[in-house]
Amino acid sequence: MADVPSYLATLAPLPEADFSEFGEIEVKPLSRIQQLTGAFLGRNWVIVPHVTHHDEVDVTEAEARRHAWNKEHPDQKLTPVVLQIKALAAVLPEFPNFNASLSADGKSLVLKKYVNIGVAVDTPKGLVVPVIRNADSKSMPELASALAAVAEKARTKGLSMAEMSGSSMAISSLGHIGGTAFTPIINAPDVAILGVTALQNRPAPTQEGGIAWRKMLPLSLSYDHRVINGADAARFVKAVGKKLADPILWE
Ligand code: CAO
Repeated sequence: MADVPSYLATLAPLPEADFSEFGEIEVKPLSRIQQLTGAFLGRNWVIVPHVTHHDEVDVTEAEARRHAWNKEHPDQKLTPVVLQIKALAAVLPEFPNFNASLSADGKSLVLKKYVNIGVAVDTPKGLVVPVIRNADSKSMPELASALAAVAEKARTKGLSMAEMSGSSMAISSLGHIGGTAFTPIINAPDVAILGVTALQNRPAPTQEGGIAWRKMLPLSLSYDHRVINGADAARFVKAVGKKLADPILWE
C-alpha cells in the first residue's frame, strides 16, 4: 500500500490556464488577510477529518427574551450571536472534549480549563476570527460590548495574532444573511466550530393538540472526527439549544 506522501504525488497538478484565451479578464491581487486565511483554511481542510452535524434548535423563548431585553435596554442591544456565544460558553465545560486540542504528536488531548470563544468576522479585507476571552464569566451585555469592540477593530485597525489566538471553539454566523446549513471549516487547533444560519419559522404541534409557530435556529457543527464522535456531536448541539432556552443563561 502506498504511503500518504507517495499517494499525493500521484495526483494530477492543477492546470495553469491562461484565462485570457477565453475572454476578457482582470487580475485582482488578494489581500494579505485573504492569502493568510486561505493558507490556514486549506491546511485545516486537508489535515482535519471534518464531519458536519446539522440540526435545528428551538429558540422561541430565547428570542422572546432577547426582544424584551432590547426593548427595555435600547443602549445595550443584544444580537442572536451574543446569545449563541453565551450558550456555547456555558455548554463547553459539560463537554471537555470540545474544549480541547490534539497535542502536536497526536498522542494526547490537551483539555482547556478556560473558555475563550472565537467569532468569525467578515471584513472588507477578508475573514478573521478574533477571540473573546473568558466568555463563560461575562454577562450578556459584556459579551455584546466585547463582540462589538473586536468586530469594529477587525474591520478598521486590524487584529494582532494574539487577539486571534487561544480559542476554545469558534462561532461562524451567516444568520443575518440567510441560509439553512453550511459546512464551516474548523479553526484548528480547535476541534469544533459552530455554524449558524437564519432563523426559520416552523409550525409545531402543541401539547393541547393545536399548532403553534416556533422559531428554529439551524446549527451546523463541524467537528474533528479524530477527537469527537457523531453521538457526542449530536448531544452537544442539543445541549446548546437547551442552554439557549434556559432562563439561567440571563442571570
Ligand atoms: N437569523 C436571523 N436573523 C439574524 C440571525 C439569525 N440566525 N443572526 C443575526 N440576525 C440578525 C440580527 O438580529 C440583526 O438584526 P437587527 O439589526 O434587525 O436586530 C442582524 O441580523 C445583524 O446581526 P449580526 O449577526 O450581523 O450582528 P452581530 O453583531 O451579532 O454579528 C458578526 C457580528 C461579527 C458575527 C457579524 O457581523 C459577521 O461578521 N458575520 C459574518 C461571519 C461570516 O462571514 N462567517 C462565515 C465564515 S465562513 O466563510
